[in-house]
Amino acid sequence: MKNKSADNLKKFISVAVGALLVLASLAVAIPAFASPDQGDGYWSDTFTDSTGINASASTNISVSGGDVTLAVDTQDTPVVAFNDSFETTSINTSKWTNSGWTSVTDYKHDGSRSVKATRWQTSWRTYNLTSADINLSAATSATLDFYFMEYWSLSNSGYLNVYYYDGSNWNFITRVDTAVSSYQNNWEHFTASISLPTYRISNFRIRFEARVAYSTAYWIDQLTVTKTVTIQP
Ligand SMILES: [Ca+2]
Repeated sequence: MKNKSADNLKKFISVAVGALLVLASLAVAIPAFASPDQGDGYWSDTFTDSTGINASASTNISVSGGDVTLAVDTQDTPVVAFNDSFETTSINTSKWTNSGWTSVTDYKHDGSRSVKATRWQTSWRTYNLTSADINLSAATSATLDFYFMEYWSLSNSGYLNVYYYDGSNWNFITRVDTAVSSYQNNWEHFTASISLPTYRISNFRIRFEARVAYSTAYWIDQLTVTKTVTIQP
């Protein structure tokens, strides 16, 4: 006759071993999670950008010293903020406020026209050509570039000045004429950086002031204000 208690003991051992095997296999299948502040699987972010992450954009991820840092590629791109080659038969009033300058065909640096300030009378006048608002508010750099030509019949009395508007005042920037006649398509090239600590505004403007008489003349053509802006792809 079998020992009943011995049979029960065998069954118990069998069940216990089976249970241990099941637990062991579960332990292999489900590894313990790392604590949330260390090791693999930990993730934090400090995304404070209200626009969130653009899911359609590609993003480079760089790793430094064990921390994970998201670095978004940016690109400094030059764009034209304002330009005029003065090809219209009269000065474009959407771009300029004008007193005394005229659109002409006698000389031009590009296309078939330029703008000119001249006066044949003996009394001196100042003729202003003032741009519309030029938005430099997001610029990281900006440049004014144009070509000019001058004809002096009476030296030392005429001039061509450049002014910038800072949102409140007009500031003299430079006198571009060089005290020599550069008549007959001897165009001179002016290019200069615009100081953004002063002029990073949405209503930046430029002004040309020509003082003319005695057939003194100034021409301007192919004017461009270029700005660099930072673009996030
Ligand atoms: Ca032109």
